Amino acid sequence: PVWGAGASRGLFLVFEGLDRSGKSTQSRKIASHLEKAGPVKWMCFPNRKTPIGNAIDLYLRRQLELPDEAVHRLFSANRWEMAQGIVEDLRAGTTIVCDRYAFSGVAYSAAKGLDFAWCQAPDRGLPCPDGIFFLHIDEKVGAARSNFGDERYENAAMQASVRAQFKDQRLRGSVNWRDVDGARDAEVIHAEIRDAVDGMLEERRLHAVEQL
Ligand code: ADP
Ligand code: DGP
Ligand code: NA
Ligand code: NA
Repeated sequence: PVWGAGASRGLFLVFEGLDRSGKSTQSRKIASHLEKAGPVKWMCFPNRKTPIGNAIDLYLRRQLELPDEAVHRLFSANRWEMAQGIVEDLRAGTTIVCDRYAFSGVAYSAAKGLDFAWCQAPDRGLPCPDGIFFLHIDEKVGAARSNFGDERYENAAMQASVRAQFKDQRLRGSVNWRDVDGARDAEVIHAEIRDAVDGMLEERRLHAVEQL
C-alpha cells in the first residue's frame, strides 16, 4: 500500500492470559490512554455477538456439545470474520486493542490435547499484532481472584494446562510478545504497559499490516 506523507496505520495490541488475569482491566485502561492520541477500537474474542460467536457462547455455557476440533475451527472462524474489518481499521489509522486473540486459540485447544501445530494452522494469515501483552499470574493469585463460574475451562486443572501451553516458544517466538507480571496493583501494571506502548508509538513508522 502507498501511504500519504505522514500517514501511519493504527497500532494493533493484544492482551492474553488466563481467565481472571486482568486482560479486560488492562486492555480498557490502555484503550482510554490511547484515545487521547487518536481513534481507538476495543474488541474481544470470542466475539459472542455474531452467529458463529453465538454457537461459541452456547458451547462455553455448556448448552451445546461439540467435538474439540470443531469448536477450535469455530473460534478461528470467529476471528476470521472480523479480520477484514481489523485490517481496514488499521489502515485507516484506528488503533485496535483486543482482549484475547489467536494465542488463546492455540493455548486452550492444545491444553485439551489437540496437536499444537494443527491448532496454529487455521489462524495463519490473520493480521499480526504489533504487541502482545501476556498477563502472567500464578496458580495462587488465580485461585485468590477467581470465583470461577460455570463456563467450560473455568477450573483449576484446565487453567494449569493452559498456563503451560502459553509458555511454548511456537506461540511467542516470532511475535512481539511481552510477559507482564499480572499479580501487582492494576495501576502499576498499567504504567508498565503504557510506557511500552508509548515507546512503540515513538519508535515506529508503520507500513503494511503484517500477518501471523
Ligand atoms: P480477565 O479479563 O483476564 O478475565 P479481569 O480484568 O476481568 O480479567 O479481572 C478479573 C478480576 O480481577 C476482576 O474482578 C478485576 O476487578 C480483578 N483484577 C483485575 N486486575 C487486578 C489486579 N491487578 N489486582 C487485583 N485484582 C485485579
Ligand atoms: P472470556 O475471555 O471470559 O470471554 O472467555 C472465553 C473463554 O474461551 C476463555 O475460557 C478462553 C476460551 N477461549 C478463547 N479463545 C479461544 C479459542 O480460540 N479456542 C478455545 N478452545 N478456547 C478459547
Ligand atoms: Na472466562
Ligand atoms: Na475478560
